[in-house]
Parts: sequence; C-alpha cells; structure tokens
Amino acid sequence: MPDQNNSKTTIDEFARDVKYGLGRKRKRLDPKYFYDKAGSELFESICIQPEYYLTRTEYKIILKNIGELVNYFDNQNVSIIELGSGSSKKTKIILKYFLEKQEDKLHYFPIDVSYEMLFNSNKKLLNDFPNITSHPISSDYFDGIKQANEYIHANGNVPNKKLVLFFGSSLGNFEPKDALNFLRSIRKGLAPNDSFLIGFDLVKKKEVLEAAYNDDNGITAQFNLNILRRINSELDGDFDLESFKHFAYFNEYKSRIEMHLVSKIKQNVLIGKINKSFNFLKNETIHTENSYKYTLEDIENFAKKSKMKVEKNFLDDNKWFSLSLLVPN
Ligand code: AVI
Repeated sequence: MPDQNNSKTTIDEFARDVKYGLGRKRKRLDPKYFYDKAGSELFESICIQPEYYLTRTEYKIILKNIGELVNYFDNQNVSIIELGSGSSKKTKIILKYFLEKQEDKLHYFPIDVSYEMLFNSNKKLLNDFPNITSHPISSDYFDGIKQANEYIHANGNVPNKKLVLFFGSSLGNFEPKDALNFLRSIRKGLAPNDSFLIGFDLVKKKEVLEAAYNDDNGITAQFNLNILRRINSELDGDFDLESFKHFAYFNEYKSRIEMHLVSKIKQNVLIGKINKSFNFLKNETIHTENSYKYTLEDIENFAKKSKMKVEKNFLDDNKWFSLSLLVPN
C-alpha cells in the first residue's frame, strides 16, 4: 500500500521534500517516503507482528460479518471498487462472497497509483478468482473512481451500484482536515445508492496502542529507520543509522500515535544531492508519521461532514477497530 498523497514522486520531489522537512524548526519527513520496495516489505511484515492488531482485527471483522454485509445489498448486483491494489486476504473474502451470491458477472476495479503493485496483485488474484472480471486502474484514487464510473456507465451489462473498499485504516495517516477532504472527494464519486466500506482504528488503552508501534521484533523500528536509509541511497545522504533510534508513543491530546527518529548524539548530516548539511542536537527528533485513532463519534462526524451517514459500524469483540459502512446522505 500506502502512498499517503497517492501520487507518483520523483527524486527531485523527494529531495525538495527532505530539504524542506529537515530544514524546519521541528524536523519532519513525509511518511509517504517509507514505502520504497524495502519499506513496503517491512510494512507487510509489520502487519503480521503479534502486537500489530490492526490488520488481523479488520480481517476477523470481515470474516465474521461478511454474511450480513452481503445482505445489505439485498440481491442487487454490485461492482466492487478497491482503493489499493487488492489481493489481500480481506479482498478475497469480499470477492468470494459477492461472487457466490451474484447472478451477474462480478466486476472488480482495483485502483492503485503503482502500476507494478497493481498488475502483480491482479495476476495473483485472477489465479484464485478466474471468474471475476477485473479492471485494474493505475491512477490516483479520485481519478480512478471517475474512470470506473465512466466504464460502468458506458457498459450497460456492468452493475451500476458500487461498493467502494478502503481497508487498513490508512485514513489515520492523514491529518484530520486532509482526511475530511479525502472523504469528501470519495463522496463525490458515489451515486445515491453506492456504499463505502472503510476501516478506522479506534482509541483504546495506551499500552495496546504503543505496543503495536513498538513490536518486540523491531520491525516497526526498521520500517521507521528505512526512511533514512532511503535518503542515503537515493539522495546521497550520510545518515549513520546506528545513531538514530525509533520512538513511538500515543499523544493522547491529539489522539494519535506519533513516530519519531531520535538522534542519539549531537551530529551533522550531509545530504549530497541537496548540497546541505543538517545539525541534530542530542535527543532531537525527526517526526516521521502520525496515526490517528478515532472514536465512533469521530466516525459519525466524518460521515456527516462529508455528506454521508454511517449505515453500520462492524466492530470486533474488544471494540478496537471499526469497519464502517458509509452511504451517501
Ligand atoms: C498504513 N498505516 C495504516 C499504518 C498505521 O498503523 O498507521 C502505518 C504504520 N506505521 C507504523 N506501523 C504501521
């Protein structure tokens, strides 16, 4: 997955963003730069760490509620759009059930900015589901929904009721105002009878949250440090990875996990490609990511402000995660 801004970035943009972020009084790096090949693999590995309950919990919610979810669509045929390249275990359950129940062909539109991810996932998916008609769209999400809409309208045999999927609680990595703008843009692509199924990680005990971002195997730490490794290799930086450490904590006031990289010593780091060196005090941090945690009330508010309503929040037994079915209002 996830490129927060959902856009392709070039080395020049990377250099520009790093220069700006590290030049700020409080140093920052954009979390979208976590996800090069190594970072994406580390993220996959985070998802299966025992402390990282998010992926597993969302999966269990789908598994438990798939029957009820499918019933929401009363025997009406749907086309499924997924924001992200698909082929996850979660996608597979959804497709399996809709495929079983649907009389018409099941049309599936995975949307991802990364062409490579999209087509590799799609190949795997078609191995498991040779009967679905898949239309991978390599684009940003908003334009992707537009393209799917155009295809659906131009082809009378494709069900025009849409179910849009956005798994993984990735909305949590957006700043709240960007999250709302994102939901409003998604809403624009929905017709009155469409639905949007989205994962939200919920506020819970600080210990549970902090453990999820400080796994014992140190995978999240490697994922966080990977951004410095990337600056070294792509922007000719001389970060000594040993002299930075991963730090993640729950900021209760802002209701978010914050990830930082802390400089263990006072040091100077040169980044060749931008011809600049940056000073770090001992214990100074680079803020690399926020992961917002929501309440059910926050979800209501998000829905209301984006002209949708909550049809149902599917929760796990601990109430740690909500898979929310939103519909236009
Ligand atoms: C992609 N996103 C939902 C993850 C999260 O939990 O915020 C990214 C992540 N960062 C550290 N661990 C996982």
